[in-house]
Amino acid sequence: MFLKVLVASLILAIITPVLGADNEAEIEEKVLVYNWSDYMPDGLLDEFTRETGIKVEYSTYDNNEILYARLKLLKGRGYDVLVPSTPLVARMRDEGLLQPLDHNQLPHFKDLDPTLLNKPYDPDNEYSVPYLWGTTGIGFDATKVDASKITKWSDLWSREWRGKLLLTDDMREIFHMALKVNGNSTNTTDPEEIKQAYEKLKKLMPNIKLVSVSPSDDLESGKADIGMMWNGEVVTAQDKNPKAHYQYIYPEEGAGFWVDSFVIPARAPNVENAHKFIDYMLRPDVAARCVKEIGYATASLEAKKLLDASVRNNPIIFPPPEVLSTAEFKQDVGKAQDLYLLYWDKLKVAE
Ligand code: SPD
Repeated sequence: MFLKVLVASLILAIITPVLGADNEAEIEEKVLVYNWSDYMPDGLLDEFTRETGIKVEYSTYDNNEILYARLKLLKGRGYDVLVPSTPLVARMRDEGLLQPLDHNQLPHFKDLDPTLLNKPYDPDNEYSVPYLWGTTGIGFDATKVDASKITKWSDLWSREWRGKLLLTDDMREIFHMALKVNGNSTNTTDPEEIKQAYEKLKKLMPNIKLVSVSPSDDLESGKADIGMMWNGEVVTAQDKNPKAHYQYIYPEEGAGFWVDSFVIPARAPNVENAHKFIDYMLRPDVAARCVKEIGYATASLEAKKLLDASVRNNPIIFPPPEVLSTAEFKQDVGKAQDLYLLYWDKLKVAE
């Protein structure tokens, strides 16, 4: 009897670590997602985990420069899914920081609007899939700001806004305003035009009250009544406070247009789970929920069909055709990026 017990406990001792490892593997099924802040509906990640058994380790960043610096430092390791804006996709790919997507694992890719696919920054969407897209324009509280005075980017340079203006913490969009006022492309790589944009922005400095990572909060709290904002920030502020009179306009010189896309880093540890996560986010019901709760546009035509007319026809979320027809989407500016960064640093230290 004693011998039987001994043998049984020996067998148990041998197989327990194996069973343990298996269990652990199940529990350890995960996906590491690094996304913009305030860019995921509440509770959605838990729902993904409940459905798939994959735990989401989630962290956030406030701008593309932080994301790029981090991925560069980690040499394409450390995360499974990232959400860069389009200009960054080409740069990350060219520097070997991304891996091609397996479209067979993304059945909902077929639902995406062809006009937002196959762009020069990523032919055939080999490396990226649109998550949300949007615009950058002027948001304001119409109870404090006379709407008739705000039609153009150049209006922000008026003395009236001295010490009152909010800018979103987004270098390319900040340069966009000045480039457009000067009549240049948002994607210029011409050093002279970039310098002129810097000079123009220097003149805007006295008007700036804050550079914000959460304009909707700052608008709502009254910290700033007017500023350069992504469209979804104004939609979010309106949703939180429907009685307020927040407005958003597409400046005459041209709003900023951008797409934020899912990508998988070159050395992602959980590639299959990354695809599962991306496809889940593209699922029509999930993508529609993202629009409703975050206030930006989805590229999924199937998701758009699920939206109430009030959301689908909201011109702040989905720009009207006449605005869209003039859209100049942001692209990578290659080596000129360093020049933008140099001038951006100078502006920050008020040089
Ligand atoms: N709250 C995060 C919103 C992310 C918007 N990305 C816009 C990038 C435009 N350059």
